[in-house]
Amino acid sequence: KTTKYREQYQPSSYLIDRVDMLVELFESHAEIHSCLALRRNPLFTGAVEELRLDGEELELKSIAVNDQALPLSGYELQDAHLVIRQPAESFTLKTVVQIKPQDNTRLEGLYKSGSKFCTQCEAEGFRRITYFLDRPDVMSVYDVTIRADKNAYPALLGNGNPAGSGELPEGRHWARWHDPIPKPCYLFALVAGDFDLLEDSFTTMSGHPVALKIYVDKGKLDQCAHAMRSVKKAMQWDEEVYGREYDLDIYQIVAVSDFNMGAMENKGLNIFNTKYVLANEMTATDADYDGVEAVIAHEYFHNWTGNRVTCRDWFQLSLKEGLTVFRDQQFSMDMGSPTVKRLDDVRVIRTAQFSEDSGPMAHPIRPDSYVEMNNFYTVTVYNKGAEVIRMLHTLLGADGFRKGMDRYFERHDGQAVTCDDFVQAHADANQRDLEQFKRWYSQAGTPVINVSDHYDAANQRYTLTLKQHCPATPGQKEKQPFFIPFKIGLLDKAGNDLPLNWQSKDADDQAIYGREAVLPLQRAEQQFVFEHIGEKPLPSLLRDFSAPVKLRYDYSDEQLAFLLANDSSLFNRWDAAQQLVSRVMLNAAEQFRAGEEMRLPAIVTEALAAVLDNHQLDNALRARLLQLPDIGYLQELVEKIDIDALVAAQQFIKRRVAETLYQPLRDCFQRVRGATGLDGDSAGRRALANTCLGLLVDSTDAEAYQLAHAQLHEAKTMTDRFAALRALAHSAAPNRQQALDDFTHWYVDEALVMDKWFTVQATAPLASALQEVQKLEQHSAFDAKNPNKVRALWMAFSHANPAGFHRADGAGYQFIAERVARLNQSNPQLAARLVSAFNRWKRYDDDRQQLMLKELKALLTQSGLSPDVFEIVSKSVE
Ligand code: HT7
Ligand code: ZN
Repeated sequence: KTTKYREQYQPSSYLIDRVDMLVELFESHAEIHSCLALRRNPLFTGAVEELRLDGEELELKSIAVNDQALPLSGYELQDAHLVIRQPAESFTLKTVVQIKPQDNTRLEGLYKSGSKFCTQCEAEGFRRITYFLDRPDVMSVYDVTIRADKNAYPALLGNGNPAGSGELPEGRHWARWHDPIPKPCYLFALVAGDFDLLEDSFTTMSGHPVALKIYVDKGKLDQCAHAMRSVKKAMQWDEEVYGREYDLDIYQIVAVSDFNMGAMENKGLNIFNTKYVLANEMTATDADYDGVEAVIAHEYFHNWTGNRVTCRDWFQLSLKEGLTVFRDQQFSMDMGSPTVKRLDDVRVIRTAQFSEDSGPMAHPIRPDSYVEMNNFYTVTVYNKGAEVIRMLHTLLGADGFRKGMDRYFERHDGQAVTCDDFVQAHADANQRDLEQFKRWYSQAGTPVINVSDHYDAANQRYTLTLKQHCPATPGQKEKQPFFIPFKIGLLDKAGNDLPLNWQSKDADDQAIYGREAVLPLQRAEQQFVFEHIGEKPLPSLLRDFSAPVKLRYDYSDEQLAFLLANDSSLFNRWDAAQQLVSRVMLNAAEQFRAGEEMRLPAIVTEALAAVLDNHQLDNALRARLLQLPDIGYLQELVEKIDIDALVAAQQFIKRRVAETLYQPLRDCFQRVRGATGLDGDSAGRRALANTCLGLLVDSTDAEAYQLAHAQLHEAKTMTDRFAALRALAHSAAPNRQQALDDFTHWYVDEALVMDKWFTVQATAPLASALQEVQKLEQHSAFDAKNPNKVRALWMAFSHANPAGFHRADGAGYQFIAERVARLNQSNPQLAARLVSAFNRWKRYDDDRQQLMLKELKALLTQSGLSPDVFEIVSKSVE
């Protein structure tokens, strides 16, 4: 594969208006008959000597043009293409191909998950099913017939609406599906299998009834209710907030166990990883419940943002993904605690996204080039993409944003468009100039904002000076200033927000009066002057994380503790707690490096004790305020990572906090533990109780081990049971192994629960972690062909166990590199994700750098290296 460039986009020479397919499924193979109605694309201006259709691993059985068999001279079969010579202006092309879904371990195209057939076509998987113009700007109306053995595959599902079914000889049957809405082929799906089915219905705001169906493995019907509730909530929310209605008679979700990602928004037939469908109290934690609701909503929202209006080319992926993540985040904020949801989303940006943005794979949310598109389904395109949409929402306000969305749908329904088209719709609907804002789409890297302030008591004037700069990223040395909405408040001595009186010198900025302001930072350096400020204020900066930037302002520990106790922005209270504790941890790491005694200042334990005592705050938020930053978070705050010092400091601070606050933690735990409901308040109580329990166990006190052990056995929810298991499994408790054994005994037949059991061991901060992972590979529930298991064990170890992966002897690196080499053969997409654990090798000490580089270089010399792994490794060693 070669590098593709965004600038080289050309419209397709042909369009395909209609697709008629017959898919015959057999135990040994599948046969795909396709009939394509092709015509020249009026937008394509060049000469057309030939038509190149994409196709991979297809065995061509027959080919006909306008119902005439095509002679050998009329076409050419290449490695990944079928070339039709001298094509007419318009014609029908019929092909029959044979494929082997049973041997498809890549899980792209048509494959088998257990006894079921299913598909995954995004980004470029449709070409593994039939010859086609596999690009998102070719949109077609599909009619699809599926035939298979009736006993083994009673359910035959396709996109769109059902259009007939019937019996066939030899125990086979058929079903036909018609999808009236033109779609790109990446949204094609089919499923055949024997499922349990949960049915319901939803009536849209215009009174149209929609049949809702969720298909799951036999015996799992008692784990579907939450998914169904989530679908209905999402449908209603999209009507209320965006005025968007569902457009088919039926909406189907199928859950499969073998899936490379979370879920896929195929038109009218979403295919999901079981992880994001199945949930009941005894199999799923509160976090899992939230994950199901968010992913169900995400895929549903794609029906408008992605399916009806799709991407012109894959460089525009954030057009649908950034926007849809923003929409699912808004939805989740509306369904639960908005602050808790926001800070959970911000943590992802500050750890995974900031890390990507400062590493070898840094790319703008709209990348300029790629080798393998699957490598660009990233936290940058998705989550930073959502932050960019959020900034637009902040700048335009909720009403302005809705106007922009309405304009976008009016203008582009049924089209394949670009990120520029999206921003332009918002600019036009609001009569705003958003040219500078578009730099968020083209420039990679995380801007740093340095803030300084000055209070002029004589004139009661307060001045904030903001300076922005963005570090160089691969291929982008110089950056232009971004348009940054910078939300602030100013606190008086009592902790209240002062009234703001700010008038920008720029004519087109509006004056701001109120207690919170969004400062429009547009230049490299800009001053904002506030008049009539009667006392020196304490600034509360970047409220709600109003832009994906790194903030530098020299707060004292006391000021952070004051913000934590008083800020009217609950988000910024959390942020202050994180800053305070991170700073103390980094200081402890420095002390460790210098061979000094590590210290925990009393101000931290006092601040945390006040949180425990603050019954005004809701429990879920109190839990988050008490959660100490993890290594992934700390790593992003330092230039060079001394992993030994960070691990030592984190363990020391946790233990010391737990020892100092043992009694109040224990009291709080006893007070709030044991909630059993599925409502938000009960979940908040569980979050707080389990945060306390985790800290109690960190104290290494024998009584705490007992409390955890009792909870493990008596728990009435998976949230409580798993929290107890995690606390014990990450400790040196004498009953640790017993706890792990009991847990497997209870859940050995629940695949998703076993994934948790693998992960909790793979992420244990213990010297024995690697040996445990090696042992777990031999467990009968582990399967290297199943992505959930790979994520649960290998990915968890390499990405979420810094102490284990970065063992000084390099054994962690060697272990993972060997697994990458194996996966490279069977599932390159997953292998590329695994190998990205090495991406930040330059940030570690010299010895570790050499050890990691050795593994990366060895991988590069491996024969049969996939483009997926090659792209990640080669960019990393550059
Ligand atoms: N749009 C989908 C992205 C996707 C995917 C899903 C499953 C397997 C492989 C995949 N490659 C790309 C999922 C989403 O963002 O909604
Ligand atoms: Zn998506």
